[in-house]
Amino acid sequence: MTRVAILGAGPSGLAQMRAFQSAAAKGDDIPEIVCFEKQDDWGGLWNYTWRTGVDQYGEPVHCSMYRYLWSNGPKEGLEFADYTFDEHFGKEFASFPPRAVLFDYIEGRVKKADIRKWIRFETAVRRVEYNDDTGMFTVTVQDLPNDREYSEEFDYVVCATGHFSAPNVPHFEGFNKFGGRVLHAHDFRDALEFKDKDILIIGTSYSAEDIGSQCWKYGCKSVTVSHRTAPMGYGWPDNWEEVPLLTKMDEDTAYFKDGTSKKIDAVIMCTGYVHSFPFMQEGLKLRTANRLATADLYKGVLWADNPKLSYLGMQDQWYTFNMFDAQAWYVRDVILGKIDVPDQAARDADVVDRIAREDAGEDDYDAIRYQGGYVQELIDETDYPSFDINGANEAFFEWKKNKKKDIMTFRNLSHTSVMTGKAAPAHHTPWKDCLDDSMEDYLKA
Ligand code: FAD
Ligand code: NA7
Repeated sequence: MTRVAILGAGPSGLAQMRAFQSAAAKGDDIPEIVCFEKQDDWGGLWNYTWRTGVDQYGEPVHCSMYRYLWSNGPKEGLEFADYTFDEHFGKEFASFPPRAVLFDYIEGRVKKADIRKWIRFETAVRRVEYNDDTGMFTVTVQDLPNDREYSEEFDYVVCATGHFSAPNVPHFEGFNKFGGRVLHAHDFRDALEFKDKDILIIGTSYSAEDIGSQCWKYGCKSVTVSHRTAPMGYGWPDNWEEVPLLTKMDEDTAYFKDGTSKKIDAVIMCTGYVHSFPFMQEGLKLRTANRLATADLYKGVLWADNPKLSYLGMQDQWYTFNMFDAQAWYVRDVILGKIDVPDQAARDADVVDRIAREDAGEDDYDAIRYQGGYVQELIDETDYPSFDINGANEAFFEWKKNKKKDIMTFRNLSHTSVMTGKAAPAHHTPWKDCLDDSMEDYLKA
């Protein structure tokens, strides 16, 4: 029997399992599926842990999420087309739910699909190798609680181990002397740690914006954000400033490129993540920048040199859960032989073309259209329920405009589901005053 290994049970790996289960439910013969997940539960980054550094087995902690995290984009942009919020919660609610609500939603679909039996939890992938003679992959894993390593053979491998977990950590002169805490966003857990503190954030993307906003909301004294390329340029609160790149630090002061300086209690590096696949054999290892058109993946998913290997969710993300679905349904149909894969030259040309088309875009609006178009392209090739991508793009455009208007209130505003056509109600409390991030509090009327 054909065997498929799925590496990771985050939203992407779960999408792959749901894709196979939905084919089986329609009467297709599906391969044997084995998913290896190093954590003790599913949900990927959405599976919160207080731990940082290494876990109880000495494995790098995967979680990059933190307490009080609310969705940074509207839930209407990430909704599953085959399992709506309405279906899961049975009620309408506001557009930017906290992590626990989204975890529950992710879990609801896969509980219904009954795919947990395919997952070997607390099992870390150690090595993936391809054998040209047999045409099979050998996947070597570590059963963590029993400290037992073993290998199995697979016809296909789907790598869904995420790419926002291994931090990119630059060094700045004087960090060794600085008396306060220096940490990367990956290890940030609770904004209350920085209450009454003057914090310095390095970086200007989502982590910088959101971690700074969390610290502001939970009472830090000031936020200073240092940029390498350009400031974010939102209308920040009075105790928030944007400054050029950090040049050096001493015991308690940060010095910036424009000659200014500021006393600082803690530095949070929001400097992004690296794609890291230490278990992949050379020749199968994806090396790419965090961008919409990844290197070396035909259709953004199949490893161009060997399309029996695929990578899900490796793009920078406007679209998330429904894009992972579009990819998973596509990969499923390749594995089931319903979609033909062209020869290597055509696969390589596809990669080049995608990169050129992304590079031709001029701004974030083009980037959203580009990724929306990509999702559309994939779902057109499978039976994943089609949905109004233009409508979803519009929701992202509206969200961007709301952020521009007021970065501290965009989460109070509502969007309309392109799956159900229903508009979300306003939340009962403005985001900045809502300190309880539990599911119960968010869903209460
Ligand atoms: P992940 O969620 O990273 O899951 C990968 C899984 O693979 C994990 O369970 C991990 O344990 C497992 N794994 C890794 N290595 C191994 C190994 N060697 N062996 C076995 N298992 C392994 N998206 C949104 O839509 N909305 C948001 O508001 C949002 N906020 C975010 C906030 C933060 C701080 C971050 C970092 C990301 C955020 N995202 C958000 C984007 C996020 O990437 C996706 O929502 C989603 O979690 C990606 O799913 P994934 O399955 O591809 O990867
Ligand atoms: P991103 O989006 O990859 O952004 C990384 C940021 O870090 C970006 O602003 C970079 O600046 C900056 N960066 C990277 N290296 C450096 C150095 N050496 N010096 C200064 N600044 C640097 O990562 P995020 O963590 O914000 O977001 C990742 C996901 O997490 C995202 O999907 C969210 O949903 C949550 P640049 O513009 O390149 O100069």
